[in-house]
Amino acid sequence: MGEFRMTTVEEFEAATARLLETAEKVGADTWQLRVKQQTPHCKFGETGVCCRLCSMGPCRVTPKAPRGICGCDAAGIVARNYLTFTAGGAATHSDHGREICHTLHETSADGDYKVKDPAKLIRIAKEWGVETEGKDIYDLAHEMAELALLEYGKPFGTQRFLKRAPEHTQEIWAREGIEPRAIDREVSQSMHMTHMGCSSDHKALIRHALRAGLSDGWGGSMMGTEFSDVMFGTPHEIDTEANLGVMEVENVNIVVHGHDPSLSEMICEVADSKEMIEKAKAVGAKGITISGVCCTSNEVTMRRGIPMAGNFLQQENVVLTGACEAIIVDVQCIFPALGPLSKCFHTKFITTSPIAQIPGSEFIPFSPETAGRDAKKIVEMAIENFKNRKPELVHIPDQKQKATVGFSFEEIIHKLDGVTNSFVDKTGTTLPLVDCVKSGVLRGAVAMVGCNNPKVRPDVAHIGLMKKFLENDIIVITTGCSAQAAAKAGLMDKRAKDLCGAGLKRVCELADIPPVLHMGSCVDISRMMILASEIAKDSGWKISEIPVLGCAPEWMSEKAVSIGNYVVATGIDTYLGVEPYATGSKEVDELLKGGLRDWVEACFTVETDIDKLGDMMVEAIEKKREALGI
Ligand code: XCC
Ligand code: SF4
Repeated sequence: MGEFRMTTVEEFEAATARLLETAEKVGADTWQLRVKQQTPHCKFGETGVCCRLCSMGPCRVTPKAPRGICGCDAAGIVARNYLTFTAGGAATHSDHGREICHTLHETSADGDYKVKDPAKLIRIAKEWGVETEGKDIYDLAHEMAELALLEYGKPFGTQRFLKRAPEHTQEIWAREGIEPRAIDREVSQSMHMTHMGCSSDHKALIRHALRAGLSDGWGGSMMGTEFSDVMFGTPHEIDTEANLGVMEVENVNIVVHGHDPSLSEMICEVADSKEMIEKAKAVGAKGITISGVCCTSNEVTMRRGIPMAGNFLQQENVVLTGACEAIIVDVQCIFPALGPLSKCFHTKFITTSPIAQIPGSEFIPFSPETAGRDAKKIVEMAIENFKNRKPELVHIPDQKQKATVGFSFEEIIHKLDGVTNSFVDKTGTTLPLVDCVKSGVLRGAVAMVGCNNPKVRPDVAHIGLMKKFLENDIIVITTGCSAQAAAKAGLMDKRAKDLCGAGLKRVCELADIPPVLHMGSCVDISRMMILASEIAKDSGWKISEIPVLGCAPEWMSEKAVSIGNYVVATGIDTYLGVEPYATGSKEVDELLKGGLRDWVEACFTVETDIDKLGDMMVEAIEKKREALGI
């Protein structure tokens, strides 16, 4: 192994600057330019006091005009906006989960989709009280898929997975009236509550935002994660690489982007076939390289070790390399800018989902029933396109890092089993981890999640905060674009243990793990909820007492707000680096940043000074330790 060196954000930026030269040469528009055109942002929007929920408006609250035409005050308007924002995120994650359930329903022994982890399917079936004895695994898969789909619209009862939470947490949810019922109901009710002339009591609106968030994290997202594992395999430790340098100049480069693994899994499967590799060779390429952007990348990297080309704000960069034959997208976080941008290059921009139809793309509908055929057609298009490259525009930045990924909840337990050495049998539990925290070898953990956002210098917050935590013996678990920032920097290389304090370094050596653990895509934050729940059960602590914090320093999407709501509602204090459009009402702002603690034992902290944010978090972890007397 060569010597380990992190890649700095300055180096990322130099690589981007070089690609922006190409953009200028071909007259392409990029987000860096559009940010300038959009700044400064509208203050009414930014503080959440603009309401356009009926056509008497839009109304904007100012000191001189403290109420909208209907009489709604700032607190009501801000809270309604916050709830619709949350509902958007909950709907999005959960609909992704629904698609996965439909795919599960399509599995068959000889079809495109199979059950790769039957043990996990049987485990969940038993958890749900479904008879498994003597049942064909595919019959069971179809039965479970139907039950799962009913979680979206069942008339009575609450989400099945809530039972996974510690009793204390379940009691809080019941006491506060935020146990999520059918997922679609919580989303629909959000839209109902925010309709003109319904709720304007900010507390009622924020309370429902927690409930809608919980229907995502403990409902739709959790089903998305669990049933993806059933079909595509539960992630285990695997080596890969990250950053634009994973694209290979002599190969056909296919980039998958979006979120739903049903598409990307099939693309990977097909591109790996002898037939396709032969075809690639026939057009003069050496082979096919698949790499990913955003969460679909996280999905295929966790299960197949497919390299990560980059995160959210790098999606234009993959096209700007001039070496991308096709960027194939499914849903969410896809810049409409890819339409015009791809036209400046030979790149084929292929949309596949009726949910995400984008001008300037070629729409090739992809469905679970015809997945194999659809994927083949798409891969062939990419191969055919290799010969259309414009060599004078090709430049792939020579930047990549090694990463060890695949830390599902199951894999973390497996790793912990490896370090159990006490008399009491602790296998299959989180107790070795709890012991490390109790003894102080580990001070605590931070769950780093979320996007990039041009309001924060991209990746600086993710990487800077992670480094701070590692130095302070705080282990980092991560998902989404935050995970990709870590991987690009080199923090998922096992040798990054040298950046840690002595305690965490020792833990990394003993467990043979990198100090930053990739837990998957954003729906996989449900894995983090399970981990926190199991730690609480094993340790006897309440979730809110565990020295663990959530953090989304560069978040941007509605999904992120939905996540924030369920993480907080699960009892985990959450730190943000971007304001969630709520400062326009003192009442709402104070509720989110403090009052929620009376309801769910946790709340939000927002600090745009990232250094300060990190210090506050290290301090908060030490405070939690003190309170536990450890
Ligand atoms: Fe999207 Fe999930 Fe955010 Fe990345 S982290 S920008 S939501 S891809 Ni989810
Ligand atoms: Fe204005 Fe009320 Fe209509 Fe909103 S709902 S636009 S505040 S009148």
